[in-house]
Amino acid sequence: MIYHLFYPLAAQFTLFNVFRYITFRSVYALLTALVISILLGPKLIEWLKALRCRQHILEEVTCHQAKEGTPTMGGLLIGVSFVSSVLLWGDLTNVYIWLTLYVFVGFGAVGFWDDYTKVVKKQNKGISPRAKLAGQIFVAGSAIALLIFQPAYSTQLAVPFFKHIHPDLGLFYLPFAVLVLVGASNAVNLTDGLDGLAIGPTVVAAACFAIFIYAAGNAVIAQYLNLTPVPGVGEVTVLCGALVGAGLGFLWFNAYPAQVFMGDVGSLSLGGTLGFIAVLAKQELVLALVGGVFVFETLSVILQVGYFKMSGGKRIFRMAPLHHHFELKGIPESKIIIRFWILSILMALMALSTLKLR
Ligand code: 57M
Repeated sequence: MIYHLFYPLAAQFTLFNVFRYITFRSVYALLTALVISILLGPKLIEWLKALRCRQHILEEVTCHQAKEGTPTMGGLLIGVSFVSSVLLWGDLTNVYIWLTLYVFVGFGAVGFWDDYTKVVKKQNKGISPRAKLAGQIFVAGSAIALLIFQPAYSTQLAVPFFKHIHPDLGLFYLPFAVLVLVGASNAVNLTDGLDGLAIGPTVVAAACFAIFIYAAGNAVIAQYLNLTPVPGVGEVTVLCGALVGAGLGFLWFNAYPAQVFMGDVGSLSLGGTLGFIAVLAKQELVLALVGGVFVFETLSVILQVGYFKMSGGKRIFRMAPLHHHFELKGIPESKIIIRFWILSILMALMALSTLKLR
């Protein structure tokens, strides 16, 4: 809205030209989302408490018993600050902005449905895994179908480190990209088990993708770096800025010891959105590196469950996902969290290096 209100005035006041720049609007989108979430946070937490949206802690993790009753569904705070900031600073004629907002809200709705069933209706298990997966596939499938019909979008895949390998998946791109979005959404959800553990790496990944997507949307930079150009997608940098700001604002309250958890409404929407941004930036495979922490956490569950079934009840880790293993080894929660953040920064830097190492 700010973009649409002020940029046309550039003809009269040259200063307003500044609203044209994606970089300028990305920084202000970040600051706006951050300020909104820090200002709204205390009220939303009180409201969640009043509505009894509180987390029940399972007995298996004894060290988490002190967290019983912590308000959850704080992902609503991320949603309000993120969406309002994008609407304020984004170019609302850009189709990629609307598609990404659709993915964010769609995955968030699936998570909200699950949280509402668990926390408000007190049905401990929430919605069935099948219903959850069907909702995720529907949102991802519809968004990707709309995306691949955009004339500027290519179904070719970029392979990190190999600049001449670009397999064209054609229509198979649809199931592949759906897998990326649904996988990313569930991976962030599995990681969301310690204070700040999911939001930290999400902020790092969003900042990293801001660089990738700016490059993909800029014809000169894309050609110089040998990236698949996607005209118009650079505007999504503003959305990445808002995501970083909303994430940092949520971390303000979710930092150890957390005053609020994000709930599935937060984790599913954040994961799905990161997956979609990777698809938009044509960095689908690099997502595994940018979100390396989410990948390790998911692999630990796959290995643990697989080995548990094959060996008739033996375990590789003390408990999966991986963060529980370290907790049960006696490592303090805040140390595990900060170490995972450090890892996520390292992995994001490695991912950025693929821009030149090819
Ligand atoms: C949700 N939810 C957290 C909070 C958050 C297949 C299996 C590995 C699935 C997995 C699972 O259910 N994962 C998805 C994880 C929960 O957090 C809530 O859920 C939202 C995210 N969806 O926003 O609302 C708990 O996590 C803690 N927490 C924090 N700070 C935060 O900022 O401390 C969350 C956010 C909260 C709080 O304690 O209650 C969760 O962990 O449940 N299942 C598991 O992770 C279970 N692992 C398991 O069963 N492992 C077995 C299997 C794989 C063979 C094994 O290794 O032997 C563990 N989950 C729990 N207790 N709660 C088991 C122990």
